[in-house]
Amino acid sequence: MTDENPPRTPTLETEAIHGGLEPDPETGAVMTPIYASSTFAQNAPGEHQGYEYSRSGNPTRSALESNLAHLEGGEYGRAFASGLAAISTVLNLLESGDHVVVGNDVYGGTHRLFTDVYEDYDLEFDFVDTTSPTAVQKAIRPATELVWIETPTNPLLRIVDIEAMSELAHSEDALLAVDNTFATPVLQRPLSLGADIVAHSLTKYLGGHSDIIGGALLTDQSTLDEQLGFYQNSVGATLSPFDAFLVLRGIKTLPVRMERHTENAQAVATWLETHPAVETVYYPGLESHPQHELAARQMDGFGGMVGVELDYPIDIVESIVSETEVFTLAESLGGVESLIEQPATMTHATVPRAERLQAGVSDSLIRMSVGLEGLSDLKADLDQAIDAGS
Ligand code: P1T
Repeated sequence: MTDENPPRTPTLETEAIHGGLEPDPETGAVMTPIYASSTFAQNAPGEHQGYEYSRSGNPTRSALESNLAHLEGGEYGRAFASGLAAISTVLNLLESGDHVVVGNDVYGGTHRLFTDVYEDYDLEFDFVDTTSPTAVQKAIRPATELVWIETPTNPLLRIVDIEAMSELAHSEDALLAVDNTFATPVLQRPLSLGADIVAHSLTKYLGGHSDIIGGALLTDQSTLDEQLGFYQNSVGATLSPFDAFLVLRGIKTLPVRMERHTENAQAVATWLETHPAVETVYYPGLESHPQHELAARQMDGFGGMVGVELDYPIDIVESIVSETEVFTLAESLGGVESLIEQPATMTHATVPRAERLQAGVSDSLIRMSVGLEGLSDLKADLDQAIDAGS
């Protein structure tokens, strides 16, 4: 190899299918088999072939962890029984008295985990508008050990500047963790922008088919990975080999799915902006979005999530979301099917109302996960639901 021919980095499409994966060494099976075994035979005490007990490590889970690490451009991956189990594992790194700066517009379950579980362990959380580096800078203090952000945020689809957050966190020797669930590694790779840890709910786009609950953590720092691995094994909320298989299978089509999710969401958002019943549309791909330019710079596409405020009172909004037929009224996101929900009563119901309103999440906000159905069916469905419900 000469200087003119530096090693090529494979494309993300290729990494999704092959990254970190080999055909099964025993049989040549092209698809990673489901190693449904809780334990592994040892030749002599402590002498084994890399696996001893499936909570500590399982070949199907390892294949997924390695594939995910490749996609995020990290060295190390850990898969968990849910997104929240993964997030909880990051908090296991902290000690009582530590302080955490968190976005004020994060998944309701993340907010609940931090305030209703970890505050009891004497961790302190400040929920701030992470789209404002000044607000984050003001909140950071010597006891701050972690800055936790989502971008795009759930549910308002705000965009947070990952590089700016990394500089701020590192100025106080705090870790920056980025929940990359909404973007996926296809649209955004936070480790390359200075994040220490990337978190995922695998339940969403990575699984992609609404058939598993799972989570993951990725990093390129070996010491950090060892610590996360210690808590993964000690606490034990690990992903089953069956679910790891389904996520591996889902990831193979992730780049293709994200392209179509983005195309459909952009078209739905653009059309909604012109609809007479609509007050505001939240979608980072719209020029009207306050962080549109940052999104265009930081991301390779704007994703499949759309938020909307309608010009109707709350009871009418509730009947509209109950009238859709192609969009299913349900929590979650990122599957092939379109979902619609009302964060105030569903995904963010556990966030105290005053706090939720202060963060900008109104009672009447509607959130959509735009799926892969035909665009004309999606638009017609929203149109008929607005008519029928109002
Ligand atoms: O549901 P679970 O796999 O535990 O993942 C939690 C989670 C973490 N991070 C983000 C950004 C999320 O959106 C979620 C889960 N969110 C939903 C169920 C939802 O409908 O928003």
